[in-house]
Amino acid sequence: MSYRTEEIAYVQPAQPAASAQAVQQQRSTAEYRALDAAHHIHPFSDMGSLNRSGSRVIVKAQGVYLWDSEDNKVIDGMAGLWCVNVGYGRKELADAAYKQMQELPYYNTFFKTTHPPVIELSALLAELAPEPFNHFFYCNSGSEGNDTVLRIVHQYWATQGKHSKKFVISRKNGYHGSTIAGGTLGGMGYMHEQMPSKVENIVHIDQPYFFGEAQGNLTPEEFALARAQQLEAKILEIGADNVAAFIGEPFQGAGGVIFPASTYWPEIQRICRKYDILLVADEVIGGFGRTGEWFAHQHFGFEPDLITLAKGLTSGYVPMGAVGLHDRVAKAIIENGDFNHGLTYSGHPVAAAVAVANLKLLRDEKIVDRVKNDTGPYFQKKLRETFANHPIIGEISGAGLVAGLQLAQDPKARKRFANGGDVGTICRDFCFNGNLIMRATGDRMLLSPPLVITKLEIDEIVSKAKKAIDATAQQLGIS
Ligand code: PXG
Repeated sequence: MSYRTEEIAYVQPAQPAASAQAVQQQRSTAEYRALDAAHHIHPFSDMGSLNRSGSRVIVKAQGVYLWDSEDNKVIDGMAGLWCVNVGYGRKELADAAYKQMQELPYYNTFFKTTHPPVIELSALLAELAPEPFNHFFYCNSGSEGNDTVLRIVHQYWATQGKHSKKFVISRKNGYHGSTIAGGTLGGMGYMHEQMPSKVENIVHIDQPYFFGEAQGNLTPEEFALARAQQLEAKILEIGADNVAAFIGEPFQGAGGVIFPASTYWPEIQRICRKYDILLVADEVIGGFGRTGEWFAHQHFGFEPDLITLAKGLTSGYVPMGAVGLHDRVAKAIIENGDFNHGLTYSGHPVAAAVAVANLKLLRDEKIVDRVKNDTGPYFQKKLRETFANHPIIGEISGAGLVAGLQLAQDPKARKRFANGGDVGTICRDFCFNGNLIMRATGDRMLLSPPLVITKLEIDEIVSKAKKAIDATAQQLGIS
């Protein structure tokens, strides 16, 4: 997640290509950059350094492509920030927002009122989500979703009369957002360092990161099992009567697209059940088709009690987050009086209308099916074939349309670069230079393109990634 500014330094593009897609710009690139530097604080950025180098100004997008203010066409290997699942420029979503803004741009759902978009969205989510998920609470982001999860978890145990169940167990290098609760739940040390205070009663166990952290001759399955069993050890240390929930991303996204072996989630689920602990799947990245299933927990074969949703819920066209409640949790919340939590924009009608239009596209155009049966397998195979025996690729993780490529000094010996973050940065700069957006998390290169991507566009991403990774190896003197 760490955005050191040198990672995002703008790379001076080659000659701008003439493009029919050119948009009428209000200002020159230099003016945009000057105003941005003068008035805009970016997230997760070293602003002094960024202002000196200048941001890339993105002005337009269509399908899987972005255009910058110099008219460079860039292929977006990250679907924005893991969110633009239906791709850019879908008129259906714009029309849904326009129509809803005219009919009812806003009304709240606090005081015995509701409205058609939030009703339609809830019914549609209940249809698309696995069977026990029939109730949804709305917010504006994944971070608020995880704040909401904490509120629901504590309310749930209060309704059960188990008031001592207060601890939530999470994982190092997990990402759950950037509010105080989201940041505390996440296991990013550099975020914890800058927090004025943290949410109480949150503790972390190690992540199931085989390539980086497995010792000795453990197989990936043995290692994943051992990492899952840390949960049991932590529960016993704290006392099961004091533990409320475990939260994890089915696969870690921002942490590097870390896919645990098949032994991990069943063991986590077994432990949660054994000690009567709620299991929360943070589906903010994994939800809405990324792995080829509607939700990533279905890919890994487990059944959570709560799911956090955002990003692909609206394909990022407007902000919206949600929490899905398993029937047994929903029942407890519904039957036990007030639940004192809500946001002005909980269930915002425009966001809900856009979400409905978005989910219908994912379903009716069989976009999720295609990820599962066609483009996803193609993408995974193409990456594995292209980088088989590559001198600096240690592993490729992923399923569907998400992948992590581990950069390594000695792939066969699982030896990472001593300065892995710098190597990731070099590689990312080569990608930018080649007009491919690829995210670097330390020494892992990440891809998560829009789910509407075609095989030809996958070929383009993979060949551009290959060029960038070859150039990185060459710069390091490895061949
Ligand atoms: N949970 C998960 C699993 C996420 O990936 C959040 C919660 C928080 O969502 P909001 O909407 O509050 O940002 C996220 C967000 C990156 C990156 O660089 C990833 C996220 C956000 C920003 C950057 O990989 N994930």
